[in-house]
Amino acid sequence: MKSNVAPKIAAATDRAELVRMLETIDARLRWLSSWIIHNANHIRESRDGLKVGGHQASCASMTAIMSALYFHALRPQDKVAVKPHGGPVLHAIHYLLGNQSLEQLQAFRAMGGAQSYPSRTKDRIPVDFSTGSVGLGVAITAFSSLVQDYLIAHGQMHESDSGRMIALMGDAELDEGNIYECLIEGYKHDIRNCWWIVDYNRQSLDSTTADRMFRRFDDIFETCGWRVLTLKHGKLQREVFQRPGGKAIEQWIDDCPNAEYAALTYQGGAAWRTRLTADLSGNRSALKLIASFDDDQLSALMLNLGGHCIETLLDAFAEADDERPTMFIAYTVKGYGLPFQGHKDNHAGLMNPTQIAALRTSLGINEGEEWAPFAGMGTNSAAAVQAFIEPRRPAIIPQRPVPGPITVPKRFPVPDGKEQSTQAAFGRILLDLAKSGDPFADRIVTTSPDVTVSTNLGAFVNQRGLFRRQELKDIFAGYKIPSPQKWEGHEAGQHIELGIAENNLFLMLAALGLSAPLFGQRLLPVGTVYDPFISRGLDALNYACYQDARFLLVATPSGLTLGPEGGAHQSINTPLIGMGQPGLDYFEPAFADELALFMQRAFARIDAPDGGSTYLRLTTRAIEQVERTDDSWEADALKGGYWLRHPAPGANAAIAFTGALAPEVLAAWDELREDISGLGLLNITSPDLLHRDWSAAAASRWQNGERQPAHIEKLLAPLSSSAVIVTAIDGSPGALSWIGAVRGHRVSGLGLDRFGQTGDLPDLYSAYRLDSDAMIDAMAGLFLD
Ligand SMILES: Cc1ncc(C[n+]2csc(CCOP(=O)(O)OP(=O)(O)O)c2C)c(N)n1
Ligand SMILES: [Mg+2]
Repeated sequence: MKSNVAPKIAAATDRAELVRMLETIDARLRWLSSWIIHNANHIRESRDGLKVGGHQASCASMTAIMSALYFHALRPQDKVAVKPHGGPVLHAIHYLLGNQSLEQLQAFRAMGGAQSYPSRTKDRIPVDFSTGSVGLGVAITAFSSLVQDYLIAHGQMHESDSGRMIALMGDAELDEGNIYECLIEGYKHDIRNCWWIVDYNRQSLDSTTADRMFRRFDDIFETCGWRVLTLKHGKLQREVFQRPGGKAIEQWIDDCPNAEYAALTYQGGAAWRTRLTADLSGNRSALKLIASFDDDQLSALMLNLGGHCIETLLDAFAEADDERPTMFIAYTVKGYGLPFQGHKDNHAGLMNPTQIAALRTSLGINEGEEWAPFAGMGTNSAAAVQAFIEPRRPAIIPQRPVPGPITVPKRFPVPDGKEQSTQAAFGRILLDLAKSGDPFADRIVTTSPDVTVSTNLGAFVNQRGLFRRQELKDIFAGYKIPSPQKWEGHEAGQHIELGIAENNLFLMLAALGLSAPLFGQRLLPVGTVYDPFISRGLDALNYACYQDARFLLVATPSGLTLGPEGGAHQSINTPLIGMGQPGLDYFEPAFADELALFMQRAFARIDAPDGGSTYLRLTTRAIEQVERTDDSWEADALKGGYWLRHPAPGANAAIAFTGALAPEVLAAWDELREDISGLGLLNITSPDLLHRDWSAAAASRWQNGERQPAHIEKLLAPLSSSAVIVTAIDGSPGALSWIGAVRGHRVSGLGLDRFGQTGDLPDLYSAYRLDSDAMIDAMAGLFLD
């Protein structure tokens, strides 16, 4: 027996030492995160009088969680999304490791400094997932775990290298609908290796949160296959509950509404005593137990919630050490340990200089030593903490593999056909790529929110299969029921079918589009969606672009041109979305050969070091293709526009158009050219690139001292200075009408600023003034005016 005792004592000592270290780090993170924010708001000179901000209470809420996670549970292969307002804690962690500079911390929220919210692209410390828009940073971890499984299933990653995708989240994020859309999708795909750790401080931005949700989150997550671990009470509380009268205190805590608990937390020990004594007045042992603590001890007891107790956190993390998706509900106090702890208005609360000085003093840190990472600990303790954190470095600052480049074929096949729609051509091009046997096609992964078939991805899916970790039989095929669509899922499949939740599509694309930086394997993601429903996932799209996820978005059908499919589905403002979204190049081809060109460019850009994502706005309208005599149009088309009919030098008119209106535009051009000699016809393939290039050219004069003409300036150069231009697009006219400002030409902009009618194309184009008559009228109007 005796021989067993020594290892047990050693283990207990090790554990006690571990807890002590993590507690020390917890306190230090609380200090540093507070100080980073304090410095930005109270010490750094303000030049504009604007509030700088930062969230000391949100940080203090989760320093224990982050201490236990980063310095104990985290492994190099794990990836973390940190709650936006917990950003300073992450910076403080890297600062302790010597991986974040003092200058960056001092420039928190200043230009070039540590970012307000963790940013993959802007921060200098490694950030796995950007956060900021609450809810999205949480959900992307679920989609990333799916991407990890995809890579493993495709032999691009070893199972043994798989990590956990971890979200450190605020409890108010549980109100975001995208969480539940993702939960459902995650369940369907049987995701694993995902941890969501909720900083359950029961406070949001405005106030304390609704009590009615107590236990509801557990139900919801458990229903979706998650293990839920609730860390309500810390070790001290649990011990006290065992003492005579303790059960009554436990019951009292469980019954206490969120707002009451928070208000008492703010008021402190004396208030706790008054309230508990009154409420438990009939229970002598409880009263005796309460009386055994002084005010400070009583406050410490009541605040000893699971999320602030290192031991409780360690146990919970250990319990979830398998691949089952797990939600930890870690009860915390917002602003824990700070003077405004529990106050309902503390979200953006900042300590004043007196308060922060008191916190500094309580930690033994001298004035002037605020930034010293281990100040106030004493030499031996500081050395011990440093020795403790050093071996944790590889888990916190992992080496992420950098993938080699992918060779994208120089030209993509152009489908045959005198009449074609860009949507059908898209399906054909993807199919041809799938059949080509080119290894590049093995990197393509398609995804769609229940519109795979109707956006012409079907042929690709038939060729390459649905991705499922568990085999999915095509029952209809089994019964030999004829169907053009094979719907069989297996590990090698290259299409991820999503339910009808467009927001999930963009989060899926975000996760797939980060496969290279996260997992060292580049995927070429293609997502399809109906163009109007881009708006459903707009914030997630922006989120994906913000963190430089790389993908191809194909949106179809678009505009009025979807005709009888209904006014509700007409997309009007998507060209402006395409133009306004940084990180996303918007093209709207009119012809199949243009599309092939832009698809090639899009895939190449996914893998290019300074690349980005692409949005193709397509249509179901089959139109007559143009005859090409050579490929001289291509270079200009790739820059955003080319002359389909060159204007004569000094021409005094042109028509400029985008996309599916080509037949109407060509008819109008044919009719007008008899009266307007040298009339030009400009095909604007990307209003986005054209406009951005024009803005950049203007800025470059002042930034680089050099003014290179923009592509649109060169295109319009042959026109006379008094020329007029009719522009036409199946969308907001503002996407094109700006070209009048380039050289001072008068413009009549045709497009959509109303919507909602159903009809066939002749009726619709006539009603919305997009037919050739309208174009001729517009030209006449310009000449008459
Ligand atoms: C989509 C979105 N809506 C609103 C905000 C503004 N906002 C920032 S934090 C926050 C509440 C955060 O509460 P919680 O998630 O509980 O975090 P805590 O600070 O309490 O830890 C809100 C509404 C945001 N960042 N993103
Ligand atoms: Mg909260």
